[in-house]
Amino acid sequence: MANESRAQGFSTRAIHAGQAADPATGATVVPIYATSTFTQEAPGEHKGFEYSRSGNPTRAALETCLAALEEGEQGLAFASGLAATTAVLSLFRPGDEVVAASDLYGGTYRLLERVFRPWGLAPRYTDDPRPEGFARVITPVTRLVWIETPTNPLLQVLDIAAIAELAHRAGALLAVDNTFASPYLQQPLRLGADLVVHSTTKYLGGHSDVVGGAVIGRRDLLEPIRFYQNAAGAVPGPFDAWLVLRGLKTLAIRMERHCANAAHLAAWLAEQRAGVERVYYPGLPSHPGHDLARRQMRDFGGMISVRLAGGAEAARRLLTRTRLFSLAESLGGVESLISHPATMTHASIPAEVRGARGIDDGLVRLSVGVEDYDDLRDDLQQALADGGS
Ligand code: P1T
Repeated sequence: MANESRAQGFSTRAIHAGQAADPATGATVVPIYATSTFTQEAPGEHKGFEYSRSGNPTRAALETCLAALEEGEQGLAFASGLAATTAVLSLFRPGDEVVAASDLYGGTYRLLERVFRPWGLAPRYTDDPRPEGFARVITPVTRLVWIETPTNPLLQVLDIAAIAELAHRAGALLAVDNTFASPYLQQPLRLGADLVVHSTTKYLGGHSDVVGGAVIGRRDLLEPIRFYQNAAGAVPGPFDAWLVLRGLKTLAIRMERHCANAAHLAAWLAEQRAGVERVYYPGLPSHPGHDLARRQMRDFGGMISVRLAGGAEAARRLLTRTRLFSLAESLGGVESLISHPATMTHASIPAEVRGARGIDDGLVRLSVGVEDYDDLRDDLQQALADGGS
C-alpha cells in the first residue's frame, strides 16, 4: 500500500502546488487575475484578497508553488530579482554588516555599494569563497551572510552547510541566491540556509519572457519581508506571476537538458587547445568545487564561463560570430545566450575591482539552452575557428 505521508516529488509539486482547480470556475490552470482590487461584502469581509499590491490569487499560487519547491514555509514574489534582494536587505539596520563572496552578480554588488552602503549597511567581501574565507571577514556585527552558488560569473561552488554554520555561530542569517542552480538542483534551506532568493527571470521563468524575483524561507523570517513587500510595493503583476508559474511546471525537465548540454559542451570546450585558456564548469573534474558540487547539487547546471587566450579581441570575435548563442544579458532561458561579463552583467563593478576578481575582458559566459547539442557545439566551433565567418 502506498505510504500516504510520502512527500510528493519535485515535478508533481511544480505542477500542482498552489494550483488546485479555480474555486470560482473550475479552470484547471490558475487564471490570470487581472484585477487591482476585490469587492468586499462589508468592510473587512472578503474572500482573502483586498487589493493586488497586498495579495493577488495568481501571485499567491506562484508563492505557494515556490515555497513547495524550495521546501520553505512561505514564498514571496517580487517584481525582479533585485527587488527580492532589496527586500531581504531591508531587514537590517544602519551599522549592520553584510558579508558576501566577492564573485557575485554585478547588480547585487551595485545595490550593496551604491544603495545600501550610503544608507548605512556595511558590506564586506571575501575573495576566498571557502568557509575559511568567510570566517576571516565575519565580525560580531555581521548580521547577514549573502552567497550565490554557483557564483556569477566564475561558477565557484560554495559550501552552503559550512557557511550556514559559521553565520549562525556569529548570530547572522545566511541568504542564498539560488538563481544559477534552481531548486531542482539544490535546496539551500535543507542545507541550513535561512533565506533563499531567486531572480525568477532566469531558470524558474525559463523562457526569457518575464522579469521577476522571489524570497523563500521560514514564516517568522518572511513576516517582516511580507510587510516590506506590501509597504514598498515592488510586486509582480498577475501576468508576470502566471508566466513564472507556467515556467515552473517544466523546470525539472528543462534543467536536465540544460545540464546535459552544458556538461557535453564544457567537456568539448576543455579539449579545444587553440584559443581556450580555461573552462569554468563545476561538472569538470578539474573544477576546484567539483566534489562539493557533487555532494550539494543534483547536477552541475547550465552555465559555463570560458577564458579566452586572446583576451578582449578574442572575446569580441566569439561574441559577434555565434549564430545560435544570442549575445545578450540574462540566462536560464530555453535559448542559448552568450555574454561578456566585463562590459555587460558586471559592468557596474569598477574595472580595477573586477580585474582583481578575475572578471577580465577575455572572460565569456554561456547560458546553455535546451537546443540540440550538436547544433550548439557546431555554432561554437565555427565561431572559435580561425578564419571562420
Ligand atoms: O535581473 P533581476 O531579475 O533583477 O535579477 C538580478 C539577479 C540576481 N541574482 C543573480 C544571481 C543574477 O544573475 C541576477 C541577474 N543576472 C543577470 C541579468 C545576468 O545576466 O547575470
